[in-house]
This record gives sequence, C-alpha cells and structure tokens, in this order.
Amino acid sequence: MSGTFNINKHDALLITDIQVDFLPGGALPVTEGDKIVPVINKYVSKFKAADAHIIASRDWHPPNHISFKDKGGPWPPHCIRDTQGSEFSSALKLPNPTLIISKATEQNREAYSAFDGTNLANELNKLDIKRLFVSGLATDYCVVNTALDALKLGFKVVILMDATLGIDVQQGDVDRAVKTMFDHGALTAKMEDFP
Ligand code: VGL
Ligand code: ZN
Repeated sequence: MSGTFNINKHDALLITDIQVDFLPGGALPVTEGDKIVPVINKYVSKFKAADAHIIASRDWHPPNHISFKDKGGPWPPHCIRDTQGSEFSSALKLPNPTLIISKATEQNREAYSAFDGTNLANELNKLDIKRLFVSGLATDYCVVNTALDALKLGFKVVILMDATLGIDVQQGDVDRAVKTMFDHGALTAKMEDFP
C-alpha cells in the first residue's frame, strides 16, 4: 500500500545494519547490499530536512557469539564488535546526531530485532517518536523482527521497499517477510511516496 507520507518530528528513519560484513566483500554479504546505501543517504537527507530522527542499528556480536557456525549457529562469524567488519559502511552518510543501537551483544543469545535487549523502545518514547520508517539489511532477519516488535509496541511502521534487501537463505524468504510485516499492519513505501 502506498500514498504520500508527510514526515515530521514524530517520525524516525531506522537504518538497519549497514555494516561492512553485510555488504559485498564482507563476512555475511547481502547480494547487492551496497546498492541501497545511496538510497538510504537520500532518505537521510529528506528526514533530516523534515526534522525527523535518524536511528542506526548495528549487529554487535562478541567474539564466539552463539550465532556463529563454530558455536553451532547458522552464520559465519560476522559483525564482531569493534572490528572492521562491524563498522558502518563508509558510504553511509550518518548525520549528527544519529542514535546508535547495538544489538545481539550477549554471547549466548541471538537477537535479530533492534528492540531485543536494547533501550530502543525507551528512546523512541523519550523522543516522542510514533512512526518508524525502516530501511537496511536484512529484510528476512533483522528488518522483519524489528518491524514486528515495533508494531507490537504500538508504533506505526513503514517499510522502505527501495532501501531494504534480504538474504533469502530459502528462495521466497524476503517475500514472506514482507507479507508477514504487511499482515501485521506495516505499510510499505518508496522514494516517490515522499513529496
Ligand atoms: C542479521 C544475520 C545474522 C541481521 C544479523 O541483522 O539481519 N542477519 N545476524
Ligand atoms: Zn548477527
């Protein structure tokens, strides 16, 4: 569903995990993940100009995180805190201020949602943010889990379809994730929906 969105100070752009390891050349790359970075930068400009908030989440694992293959998890080691792979892409233009949310920081617990084990909900309430526009990686993991938690917590959620990409471990995972978000009340939008 689309339409026109007027952005204001009760809105936030959530930029999900635009980190070196999730981009081509990284440890757990999303195919063509780099293609959405300029699009996200454009959204940043628009949201900044409209006095909205900018939030960037990052996957921030300890070494030996439970999600790593050698610990029995599904993924190659990635986004180990304070390493080059965990840095935000140098192509991503994060403004000042950007609220940074680090997630999946506990060794023995996986957390895909940016709300899981973080203070994101408190921060949103403190800033009087009512609506989240979600961009970034990966649609079928962090984005879908974050969006569903946001909806559960009573925030409005809009998925920026031209600024998210997924992994598709199984073909159709991304499409199913979008459908799940939609079925739970998320809207979708793309650049042309912002005047
Ligand atoms: C993610 C796979 C592993 C994500 C994090 O943030 O989407 N995906 N760790
Ligand atoms: Zn991870």
